[in-house]
Amino acid sequence: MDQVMSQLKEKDPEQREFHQAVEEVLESVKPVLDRNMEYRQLAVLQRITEPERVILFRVPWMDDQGQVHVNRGFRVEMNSALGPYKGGLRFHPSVNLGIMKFLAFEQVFKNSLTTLSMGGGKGGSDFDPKGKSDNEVMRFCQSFMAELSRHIGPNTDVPAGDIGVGAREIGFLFGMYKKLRNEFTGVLTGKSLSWGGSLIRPEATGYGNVYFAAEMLAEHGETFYGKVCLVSGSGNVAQFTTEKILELGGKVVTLSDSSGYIYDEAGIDADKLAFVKLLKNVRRGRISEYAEKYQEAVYVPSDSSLDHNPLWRHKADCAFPCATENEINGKDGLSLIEGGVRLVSEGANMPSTPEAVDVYLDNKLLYGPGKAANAGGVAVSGLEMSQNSMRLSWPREEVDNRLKDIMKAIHKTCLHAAEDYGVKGNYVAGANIAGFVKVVNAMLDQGLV
Ligand code: NDP
Ligand code: 2IT
Repeated sequence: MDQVMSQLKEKDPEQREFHQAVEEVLESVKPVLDRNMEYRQLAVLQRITEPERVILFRVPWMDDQGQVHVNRGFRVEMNSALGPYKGGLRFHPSVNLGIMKFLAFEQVFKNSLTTLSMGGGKGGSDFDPKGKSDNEVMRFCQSFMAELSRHIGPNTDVPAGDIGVGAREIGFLFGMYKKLRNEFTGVLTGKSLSWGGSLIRPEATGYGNVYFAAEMLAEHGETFYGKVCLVSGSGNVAQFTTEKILELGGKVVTLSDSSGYIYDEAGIDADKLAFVKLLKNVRRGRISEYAEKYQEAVYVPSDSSLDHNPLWRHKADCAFPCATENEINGKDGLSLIEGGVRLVSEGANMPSTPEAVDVYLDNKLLYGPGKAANAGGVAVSGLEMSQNSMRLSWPREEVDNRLKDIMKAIHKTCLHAAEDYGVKGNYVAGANIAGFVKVVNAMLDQGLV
């Protein structure tokens, strides 16, 4: 394991997030390797950490003033042992190959846990949709798809949304794919309802996150009723995490974006959440406007000179990081403990640094790692693929019930794997082990390819 890690670091020293994601999985699966000594000769770790294919391309586009810009496009096709590559597209200025590889690597194990047949991939661009007109976003998406369309397909690789890619972008991407290939297929998920999208897909990541947390609470005879919750982010995952917490009787007191966070001690009720959805999804505004509209709330701007994020210092029972990677560091982890938090369920991918995870485990928190807790999004993407293949659409209740069942199954799988490998109650080890074992067995079945 040490050898594999040092080789990865030597080969691509700048890919820090990728190293972090790999290191966590390798640490967890040590007991699996101990039970299967032949894995060393079969170079299982080297194979699972090397993408099957990386596509990197130029994306030229023209802004509304006629100025040409060039961005970089990526698709990392990490592992197809369990099915077609599946995973989102992220449009954010921070996107680089290391971040794409970390997300694609996480996706492989997450998809493995969903019980569905999906390999893992991730893509995106360093394009920043913020402040761009709809026409600029459309031209960018069309240029991006002009290249990506050569590499994807309903049985090859099926992208979806992630940060900066929502219903608007999926529409533009799908339109261009259809024009170039002259076929109407389920090549993307997260489509609008009237042209092939699945009910509950927009809600799925956030709802699934809360279903997973509810399962962790139920293990201890508890429910969401009366629980005070910290949520970060204010995009897709944060909005529907908040919605489901409210529905189950909990109270959400924070939301954030990259500029700052709001604290509303009275709680973000359904009306206030409707305002957030309008603000973020239609007006594409900033979360600071929440505190302008609701005077009882306070707005705290981000301060990069701080070594901690004050959002995590508020008193609460549960925390739901739903913004981005490494948003909770070791110090924030300690703040959570001091504020009374007993449960962390990750809507975002890898939002906790290794130091924060150590704090959770040392303090016996109920900790649902992203690849288990946020797997509901890609799971319903899988259900969208099934519906597209059958050319029919299931009712809302049916998809929601399937999502609930899948989250329950993931929860159980994590617990069983943890117990089986001597780390009872450790969801992060359980998720990594169960995800890993299924992918490795499939890879070995399929030979050296
Ligand atoms: P959105 O683009 O809808 O929202 C992202 C939110 O996070 C925004 O509030 C954004 O603020 C904030 N944010 C993004 N980057 C940063 C940053 N560097 N620092 C601080 N805040 C930031 O994305 P999603 O809600 O879809 O994604 C959120 C997280 O959930 C990501 O980690 C994603 O990978 C993960 N995820 C998403 C799934 C999905 O189905 N969409 C499925 C599983 C996981 P701002 O507007 O200022 O950028
Ligand atoms: O990180 C993720 O799981 C997603 N962004 C969703 C991927 C998908 O294919 O729905």
